[in-house]
Amino acid sequence: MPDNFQGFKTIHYSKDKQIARITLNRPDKLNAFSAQMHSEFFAVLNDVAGDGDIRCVLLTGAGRGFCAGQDLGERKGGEKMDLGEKLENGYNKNLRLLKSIQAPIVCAVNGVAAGAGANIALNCDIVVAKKSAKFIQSFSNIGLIPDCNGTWILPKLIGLAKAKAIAMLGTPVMSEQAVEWGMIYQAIADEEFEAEVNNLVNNLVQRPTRALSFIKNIFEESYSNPYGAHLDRERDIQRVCGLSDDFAEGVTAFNEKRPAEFKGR
Ligand code: T3D
Repeated sequence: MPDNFQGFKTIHYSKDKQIARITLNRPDKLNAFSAQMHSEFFAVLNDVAGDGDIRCVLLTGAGRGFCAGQDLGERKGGEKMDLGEKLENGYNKNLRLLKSIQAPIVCAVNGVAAGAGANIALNCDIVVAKKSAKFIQSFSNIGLIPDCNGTWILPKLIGLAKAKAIAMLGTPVMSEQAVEWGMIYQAIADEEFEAEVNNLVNNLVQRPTRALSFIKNIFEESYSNPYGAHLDRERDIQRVCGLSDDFAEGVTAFNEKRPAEFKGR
């Protein structure tokens, strides 16, 4: 844990060999987001976003759950409140920061991911989950709509019919089903989860980080770019990639029949 994060109670954070590991750490509450967790998460994301050395980020949860969304213990039953303000200064602030991180972000869903917890996971670049894990759009169980961009991302990932149904019904989606539907990348046997997640991040951290950050951004842009404008964007970005150290090294390594040693530049 970097020195200035030693006192953090709700998030565990470490940086090693250019990998940032962030663990949501309130296991007795299935890592539900409290106000303290929001501010500690923000500080950690801010550190990652400002650290040009980081080439891969891993987000996961401590204990048997990934994240059960908003800590409902902090919301008094029987009271109405301005949740727009809570979103703006909590989840949305954190997600904007998460999205600004240029390194690839792996979310390792180690257990149940409910409400905001499910959608924070889906905002990451590569989402893998234990076979025993499930995703629940539990918002409508308490009279809310999916937030954390769930209403933006879910129809794109799994189509409108399934997105509407799981949001309206709060139906749990097991991770293998989530893979079949295109919601996440991979479901991994529980006993192999930790090793497979480590293999994944150790692979990603050695890949050409700059190109990977272009990949994540341009895929998202594709949702709003017109066809021709998108071809122009690919051309412009490929021009930058073609002038990079990693491209020069990649082609040299291919021709010399050896593994490339990318530096992320
Ligand atoms: O308010 C705003 O800021 C607006 C934004 C909202 C975003 C949202 O995320 S809204 C959705 C909030 N989340 C939920 O509605 C999920 C609530 N939790 C559940 O439905 C279930 O706990 C799960 C399906 C996730 C897991 O069920 P299970 O049976 O595996 O575990 P459990 O026994 O229910 O929970 C274990 C403990 O975690 C338990 O505490 P206890 O009794 O042992 O002391 C439970 O109360 C606690 N817990 C689980 N989820 C939350 C929670 N505590 C506070 N807040 C939670 N969201």
